Amino acid sequence: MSTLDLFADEPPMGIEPIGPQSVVLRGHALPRAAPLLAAVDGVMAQAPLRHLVTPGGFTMSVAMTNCGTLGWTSDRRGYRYSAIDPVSGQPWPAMPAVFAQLAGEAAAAAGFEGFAPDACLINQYLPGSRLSLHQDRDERDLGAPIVSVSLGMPATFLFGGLARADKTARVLLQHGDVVVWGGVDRLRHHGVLPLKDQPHPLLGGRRINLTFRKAG
Ligand code: MD3
Ligand code: FE
Repeated sequence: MSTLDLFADEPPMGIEPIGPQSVVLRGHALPRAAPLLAAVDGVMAQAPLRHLVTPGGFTMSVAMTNCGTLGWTSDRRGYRYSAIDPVSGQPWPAMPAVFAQLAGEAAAAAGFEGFAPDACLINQYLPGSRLSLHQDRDERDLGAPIVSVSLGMPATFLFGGLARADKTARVLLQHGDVVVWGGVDRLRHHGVLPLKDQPHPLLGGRRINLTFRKAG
């Protein structure tokens, strides 16, 4: 028997399962961090970060913007995807090629071939910013996975279950980590604990998260 056979049922190196159909690709974005951050700056110059208001009237501590043909937005009337940035009245900036490339490769590495996101939500966290436990269910095709890329300061991600009250697991997400969620994990509750101030060499006191979705 070959030593290779001992690992026949193990996931490939650097692929860390966090659910039946969810994986962390540790450091997967590191080689492309500089072009990704340059592209983030380009998007933010066209579509500035803003603090959205929830239908319940709360202002989110995370600042957001989008690129791609659809962008996620929220106001007192509800959550929705829109082709138009309500701040500029213009279409969202196009999805940078380096974004789409990375998202497609990461999804394929996790077993989701042919992922072609039409929306990228860009979240900016400062020390104290948090995202309370929620589900992502505003997307039309819940069969498509979600890919997220973490840049800058580390964050503790909370991964719950299908019911809001289900126990949550904690996953530390660091600069360069890429996570793919799909299949049976797609509707699991999740959130982010308040960020600690642990300045990052490239981004200082910020965390940027790119979340790629097939929304339309
Ligand atoms: C897990 N963002 O924007 S990564 C969000 O780090 C969001 O900014 C977090 O949750 C962040 O909605 C978490 C993205 C994520 C997105 C969808 C998921 C994780 C998910 C759907 C199911 C399970
Ligand atoms: Fe989410």
